[in-house]
Amino acid sequence: MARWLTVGAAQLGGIARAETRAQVVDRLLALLHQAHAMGVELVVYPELALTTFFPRWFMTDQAEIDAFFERTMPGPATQRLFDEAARLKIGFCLGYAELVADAEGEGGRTRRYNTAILVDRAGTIVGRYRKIHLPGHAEHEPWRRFQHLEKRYFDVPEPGNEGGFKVWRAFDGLLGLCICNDRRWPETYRVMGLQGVEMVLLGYNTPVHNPPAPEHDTLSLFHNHLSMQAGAYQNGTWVVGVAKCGIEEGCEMIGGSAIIAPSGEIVAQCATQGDELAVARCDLDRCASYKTTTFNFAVHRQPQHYTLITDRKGAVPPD
Ligand code: CDV
Repeated sequence: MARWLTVGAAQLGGIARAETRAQVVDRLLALLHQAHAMGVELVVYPELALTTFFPRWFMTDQAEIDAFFERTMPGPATQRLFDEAARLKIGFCLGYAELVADAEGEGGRTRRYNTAILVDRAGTIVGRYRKIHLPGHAEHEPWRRFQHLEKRYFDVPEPGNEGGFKVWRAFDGLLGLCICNDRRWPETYRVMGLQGVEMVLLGYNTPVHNPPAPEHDTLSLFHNHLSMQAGAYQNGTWVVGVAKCGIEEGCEMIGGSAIIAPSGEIVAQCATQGDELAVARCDLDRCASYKTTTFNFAVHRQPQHYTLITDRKGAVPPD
């Protein structure tokens, strides 16, 4: 038995701050058309794929910050992406900055999320994920070569309804979403693994240089693949990781977009630091070989020994 899903990892090169949404959507459409020519059914775009990675700048003018956010999805700039994808019968996953005015269930406050959506082949949004692990810092740290102010500009979603690592029945499989820094945390994959996930879609913006730990810089690409390959293997799932990369406003970001099998092997990978499509024909039934043997959770997990994972946040060494 096989359940084939042909997936395209639609990597983007840098997006300049001055680039308009219309120019970016043109680039997304160019990749979509390549994907169509290659028989792709699901295209995965990066994190915050509609603008430059704005958390690298300290800003205090809320109007300036909010200009990077989308208030509706699809919106005026993205409608033609939805329309064209639906016309071509291609689904997609898209990362963007989401502004929710008067957020329901959130005390009527305005919320700002780092969000990814899953859109089916008819152009309907079937899944939405709001980034949980927001890296970086909340205050201006001028000693850094560039800022990473995700903790300032985005809210962590509340658990419940829209918050959390969810898995959706879509594309004849079980698909989950996460975003960038989430991929480094085993909990991300395991929470989805416990819902039977068969393919995790994620986008990332990862600078080569890590200001608090420059000794990691030469390992950035290794750590990228290490995290995603481990998450795939340990949960018997496909993982599609897609970069926005290259030099963006003077900041170098890693590429290495990859499609990873449940074996942990990379089966397709981008080779450039620019707009590029990597394609793989993925058999979702390959997950079962891992999920029913080595990682048969129901048989082998011992959750009574894992309570510290949810009871404790930071490490506390023994006395
Ligand atoms: N966009 C990100 O979440 N980037 C982080 C960087 C700051 C380390 C990442 O984990 O790739």
